[in-house]
Amino acid sequence: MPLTYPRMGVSIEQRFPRPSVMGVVNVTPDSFSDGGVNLEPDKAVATARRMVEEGAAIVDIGGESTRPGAAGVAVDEELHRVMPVVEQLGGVPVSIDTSKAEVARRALELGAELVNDVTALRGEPGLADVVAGSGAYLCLMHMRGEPRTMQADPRYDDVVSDVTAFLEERLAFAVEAGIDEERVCLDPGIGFGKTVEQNFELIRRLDELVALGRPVLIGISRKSSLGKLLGDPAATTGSVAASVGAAVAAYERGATILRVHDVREHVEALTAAQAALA
Ligand code: HH2
Repeated sequence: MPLTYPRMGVSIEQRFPRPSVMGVVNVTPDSFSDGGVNLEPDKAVATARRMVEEGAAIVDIGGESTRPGAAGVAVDEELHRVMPVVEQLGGVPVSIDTSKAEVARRALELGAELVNDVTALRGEPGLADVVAGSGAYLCLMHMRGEPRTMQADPRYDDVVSDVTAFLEERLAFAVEAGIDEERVCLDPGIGFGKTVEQNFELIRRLDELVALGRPVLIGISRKSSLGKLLGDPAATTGSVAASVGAAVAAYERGATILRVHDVREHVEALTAAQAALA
């Protein structure tokens, strides 16, 4: 089937003005904060629709957990989880959180407009072609190692320069593969092979990543660094209040898209922050 898209021509920054909220819908049994909650397609669809009503600019549908220690999911299982949800989300702006070319291709055919690839086009060689051929938006994220092992002793010369150099190289790769640079956003990958201190340093020095000239997406919502910061060294999640605080700080440092689980709280906080900072 030929890929047809109604959305050619609009840059990602025009489509998602600062700040825009991306709502997270994990159709998985094991995601770190909402695992199992949206495994039923009807529940996932209702959650996604509610998020848009609450002000999300887009919802990110994922069928594979990438939490620390998670194992991969076979393509058939991932399709089985996410396709019934994407199918029912006509009229809702959808991002597909996948590293698999086939999952992306099918979701784009059903109208998804963004591919969120946590491997930054290092997973399946076919994914770059699918994105290039479709004109979809793309998020390139930094991850050190793979989810199974990424939190084992993460070390960098300088985390911010290393992540920025990596994303600059992946952006060049994407452009070389025929993807329009104007359709790409970059993400330092909070929690993907980083210590608590490294995660906060990435946000503190976000201007260095913003200087690459592409919109920056930040996903820190409910992540364990927030729980650890607040005194629980064994935390696997963080609170909503801490998530909102970190998202507002990231916005102030230049983030464009905030990927969050609690849409209403973030939309309210970011609206107030925008009014105060504008
Ligand atoms: N974080 C997660 C998953 N996908 N994509 C981007 N671009 N940025 C992120 O920070 C990011 C992401 C992990 O969070 P979540 O989806 O809630 O959990 P899980 O991977 O366990 O499903």
